[in-house]
Amino acid sequence: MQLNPSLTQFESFSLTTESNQEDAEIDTMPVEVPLSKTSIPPSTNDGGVYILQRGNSLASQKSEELQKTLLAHRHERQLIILQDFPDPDALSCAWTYQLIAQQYDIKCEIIYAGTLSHQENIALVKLTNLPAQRWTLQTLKGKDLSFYQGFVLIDNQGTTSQLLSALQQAGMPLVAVIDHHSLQADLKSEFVDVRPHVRATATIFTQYLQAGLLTLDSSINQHVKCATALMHGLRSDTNRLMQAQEEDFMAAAYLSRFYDAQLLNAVLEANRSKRVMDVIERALKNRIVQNNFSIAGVGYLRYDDRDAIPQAADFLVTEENVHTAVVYGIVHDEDDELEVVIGSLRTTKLTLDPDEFIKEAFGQDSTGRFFGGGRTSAGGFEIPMGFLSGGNENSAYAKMKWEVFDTQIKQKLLRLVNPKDNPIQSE
Ligand SMILES: [Mn+2]
Repeated sequence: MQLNPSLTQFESFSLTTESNQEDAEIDTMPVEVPLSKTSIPPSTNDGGVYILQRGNSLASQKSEELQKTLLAHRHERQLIILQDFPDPDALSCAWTYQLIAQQYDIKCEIIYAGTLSHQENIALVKLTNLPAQRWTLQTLKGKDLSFYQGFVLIDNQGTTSQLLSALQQAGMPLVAVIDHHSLQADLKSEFVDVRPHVRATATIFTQYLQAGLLTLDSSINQHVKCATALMHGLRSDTNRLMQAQEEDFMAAAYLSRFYDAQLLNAVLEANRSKRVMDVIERALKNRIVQNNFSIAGVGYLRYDDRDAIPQAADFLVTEENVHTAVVYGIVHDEDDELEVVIGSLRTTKLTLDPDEFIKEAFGQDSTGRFFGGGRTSAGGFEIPMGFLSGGNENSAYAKMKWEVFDTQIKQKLLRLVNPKDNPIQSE
């Protein structure tokens, strides 16, 4: 399996879900859906109330634009591409897009190439019957791509999906990019809504709902589940709303009318696996703390346990006097004998930009792609090991290889952490 040298995900997971029956049951609504609420002044007693408050003209403008795009693609089939390790924000927004697009007789499949490995994401997908499917590059090769008239990127800009290049090579048009990560590359897309100042893509999608792109109905089970998924996505990308800003709170307030608090609680109560606990233990043991940065290498991990890395970073950042945690390890994909260094950054320091920090620390590969990036308070990186992959049955070699990577990553991080020659201010 080829792993992308770029912006990595922040939460991830392990399980393949099948497209379920339930979503086939949703009523197919008429194709022409007026954007009824976009131009209503903020005095009505419906969902339009929130959206048109200050600063949201962009949200209504984008909602209108998206509607026009969907109208132009009626009766088509689209692929919704998520990052290889989709997080709740991505999963819930993809589902929302699918439900919105359904009204225009656009049939979407939600796909990701990696795994779901975070216990909460597995629970989310299972408990809501969220219709995401795992398609590896191999799966993609077995498909007739001419069946689809376009693809959509949600909560990512293609840099974290190994499927992107195959779709581009097949000449499939990019219909929409909807994301809140910093702009990664100049993508040729018909519709673009990239808002790095927004804390969650779920906020953007909730604004589309409020603008009337889909009228949520509490009596429709699937709507309730989707609203719950969005609430989970919004919460998880804002550190349980602690980093939420006004528009995220507005979105959460709107979702609160529809979501199922018990279902959300069930998702949040999913337990960590023993292997994840073991990785957190290693992170605790190996961490070094310098200048309020906590840095820990955790050695080798199985592909399915990849998500233990961001979870360990989440935990390390809770230590007193630590504002930023970076955890990394070598993730081994047994199927393809490929290895990649995967790392996650978490910060509570408002003035630290994870995107800038990671790009500065690790730079770019030979094709000019950054090894990672980020959004508010979180970031990640993936460094392919190429020729050095495998050979770990020789334990002395495996140990030496880990030490080299561990040392190199620490050097690169400490260069920024050390205030002496720190290009990124950490006062
Ligand atoms: Mn997100």
